[in-house]
Amino acid sequence: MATVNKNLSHYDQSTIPNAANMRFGIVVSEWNSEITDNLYKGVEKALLDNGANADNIVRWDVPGSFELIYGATLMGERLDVDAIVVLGSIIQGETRHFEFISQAVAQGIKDLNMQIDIPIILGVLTDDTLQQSIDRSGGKHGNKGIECGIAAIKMAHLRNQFSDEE
Ligand code: DLZ
Repeated sequence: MATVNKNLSHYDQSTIPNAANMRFGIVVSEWNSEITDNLYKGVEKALLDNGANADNIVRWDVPGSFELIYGATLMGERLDVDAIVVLGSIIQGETRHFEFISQAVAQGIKDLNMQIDIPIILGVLTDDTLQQSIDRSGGKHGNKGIECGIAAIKMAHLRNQFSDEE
């Protein structure tokens, strides 16, 4: 479903596991920070609204979306977290950077999900215009950060169901 037909902030809270005992890491790109800061607020709100403790949410900033891959890798190695969310905003410019960075980040985060035992949630907006990014970071289409926060709780819950058995 296209995001124009779906509000990114809407979810059924009765279906979300309680996040009280979960730890989260969030890696945030500084490029287009007016967008990524709002994405961060969305993730944080989703986590706190579902029981997470503010002390169990760690934020790291990196220069651009390309650096989200290294940031998430290092975070997975150094921090004891149940899920990681990476947040970026890549906006179409006049060069082919858009395609290179978007594809590299998606591939890099996909690869990382297969390499480490911590779910990594991809919260990178790839838009043609700044207005589209505004619309999806707390504007008329909701906040992709909330969608990612909920995905992080669900994936942490899934992971913890199996780690409890060890
Ligand atoms: C270089 C660049 C460009 C042109 N556009 C964006 C963008 O729209 N969003 C983003 O997050 N980062 C951009 N960057 C920076 C790269 O992600 C990266 O930080 C640099 O290429 C240095 O590795």
